[in-house]
Amino acid sequence: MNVSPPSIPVRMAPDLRAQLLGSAHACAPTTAMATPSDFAHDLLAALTRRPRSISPKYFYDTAGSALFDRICELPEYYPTRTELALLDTFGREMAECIGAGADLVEFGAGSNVKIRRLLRALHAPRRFIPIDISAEHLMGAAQALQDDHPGLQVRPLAADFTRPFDLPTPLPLNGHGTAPRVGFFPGSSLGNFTPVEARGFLRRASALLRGGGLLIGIDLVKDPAVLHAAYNDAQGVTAAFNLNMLARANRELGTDFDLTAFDHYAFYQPVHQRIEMHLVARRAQHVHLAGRRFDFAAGDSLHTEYSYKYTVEGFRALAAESGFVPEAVWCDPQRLFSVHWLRSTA
Ligand code: AVI
Repeated sequence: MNVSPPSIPVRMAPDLRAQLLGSAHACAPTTAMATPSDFAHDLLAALTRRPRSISPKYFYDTAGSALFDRICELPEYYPTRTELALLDTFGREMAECIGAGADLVEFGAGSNVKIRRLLRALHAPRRFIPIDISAEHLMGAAQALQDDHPGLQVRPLAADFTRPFDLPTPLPLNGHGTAPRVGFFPGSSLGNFTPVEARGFLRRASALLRGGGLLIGIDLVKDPAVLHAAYNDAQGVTAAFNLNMLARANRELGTDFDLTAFDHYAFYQPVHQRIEMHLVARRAQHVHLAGRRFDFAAGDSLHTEYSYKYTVEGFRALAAESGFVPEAVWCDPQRLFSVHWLRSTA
């Protein structure tokens, strides 16, 4: 596996540790959310087009977010524990890159597990803006974080960060301009974008983070067997997460998907260096949405997610052509996962 040519200063962790935290309670978020009508519109379009495909952002209602938290604790799902170990091991180096008094923005904050690890190392961060599409999940986690860090301004923003959205006004800097923003995008969520979408996201992030930078976690290309196991866990949690797309549609949109008639199907596609997740019809059937009937033949698929994997140099090249200067990168000894510090050139 070729992840780090000698010219790239990759820091290697001596060991890996797996520890996860969860939290829940309440706090009032600003909202710019994807609404049920967005979901209805996008599912209608998904069922109509061939091949059928829906954005993975619709996984994350309250039930889906809870299932994703369980995925992160699975023995097969190495990304979370590996990235947490990198944050623990290299937090100080990351904090040096980020600098003191940071105005932090996290894209897809979830349960705030990872920012908690980073906060242990950061020098006097001033504000934290967690952005997440799952408002209820966001609110609980934000309130718990605020309770534990009373000196930090926690300002949750319920938003779909795949679309344009406004951030709170930048923080003033002792009368001289405003504090540069620092983005945090862990978990390799960028991998859920196509390369074109990833480039677009990075360009928008570079503009939002003008004068600052982005700390981003990226899953690496590796043995397909390791990837296959991570997306086909023995307990079936990933299958339940995938099927929650249909369960959510039944709950929110009144569709009549038979959840027992679809299989979770996930595989690694090495040509594109990506996991593909699908829901495959076990038998011929039909489903209703908005007064229309949609037919599935046995074996028909609804594609629900890509999860792209990168090489270190491939990701740095993408960042460099998308408004960032790639600076430090940290990897675990097995080269499963990487965390990158990118400086915005905007
Ligand atoms: C959120 N995202 C980075 C996860 C991934 O690995 O692509 C979502 C996921 N899908 C199945 N398992 C986890």
